[in-house]
Amino acid sequence: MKKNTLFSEQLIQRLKEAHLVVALTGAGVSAESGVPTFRGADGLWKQFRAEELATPQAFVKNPQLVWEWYNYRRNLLKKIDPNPGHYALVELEKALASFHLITQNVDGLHTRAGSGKVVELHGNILRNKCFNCQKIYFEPEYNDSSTLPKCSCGGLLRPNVVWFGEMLDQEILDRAYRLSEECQLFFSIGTSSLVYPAAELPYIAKRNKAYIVEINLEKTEISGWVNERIAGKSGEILPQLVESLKCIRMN
Ligand code: BJW
Ligand code: ZN
Repeated sequence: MKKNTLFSEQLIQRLKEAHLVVALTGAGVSAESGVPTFRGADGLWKQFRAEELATPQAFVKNPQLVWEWYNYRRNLLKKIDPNPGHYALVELEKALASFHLITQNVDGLHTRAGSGKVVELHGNILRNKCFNCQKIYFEPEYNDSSTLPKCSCGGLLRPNVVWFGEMLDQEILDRAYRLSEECQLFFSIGTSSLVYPAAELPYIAKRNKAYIVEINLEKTEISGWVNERIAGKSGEILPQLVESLKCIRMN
């Protein structure tokens, strides 16, 4: 089998030896499925204003508008499927002794692809949460109507995602911190590394001596200091990484 020169010897060595491998994903991983990213030329924040749609204040001011935007995005998700990048991450989970996926994505595509242990930092767009009592509703179709959906307590339901200015679920965040602290190999894939606290994770991993690999179409906040930067589409690079891993196993 031909040796893949896209990945360094050190990366291959770490893949062989790491007891714990962690991948942090962002919107770029879903871009090849047709889910718009947030930033950049075609990003959602070019077309829509984050402060009018993705903050608790925006929801209080105009819940109808916020719901219209989320229903539009939910409907988009019905028409699309996971891409080769998502499936390659499932293969990595199967092939490595301990592989954990942390995602900022709310689209649920990793789980749909078959990833088993997904840490969803920013929630899931297909679920709802009461704005008043915080009760979670798991039915994705629950609110697909023109009237605003309500909880049994009378409070308005909202999508169960983390908006700007909101705290992330502490248990989920602690889990992400712990995984980042303990891994020997950390992948940052398809994220601009701008949004905190998710953006802290590669720094935490680096401080604890993990080997940091970035896979992204463009340079980001962390590109200057990562151990290895692989420029390109995650849907093309990740399947090659899986192939390289098969190669290691055969040799
Ligand atoms: C490809 C590709 C391909 C394309 N292959 N690559 C410290 C300093 C300053 C500010 C803060 C700070 N700490 C906290 C804050 C405030 C704020 C924040 O971080 N702001 C920054 C913008 C500066 N953070 C928060 O408010 C967080 N809460 C919090 O910290 O609570 C404590 C607190 C409370 C009160 C006050 C202060 C602190 C919550 C953040 C929640 C983020 N929510 C969103 C929306 C989710 C719901 C929804 O979807 O509607 O999450 S915002 C949006 O950004 C979404 C994403 O998960 C997140 C990250 O975006 P991501 O994934 O990186 O996407 P992009 O578009 O930015 O990048 C895509 C990348 O892919 C690009 O690099 C492309 O090149 C690449 N790409 N195609 C490979 N095919
Ligand atoms: Zn309620």
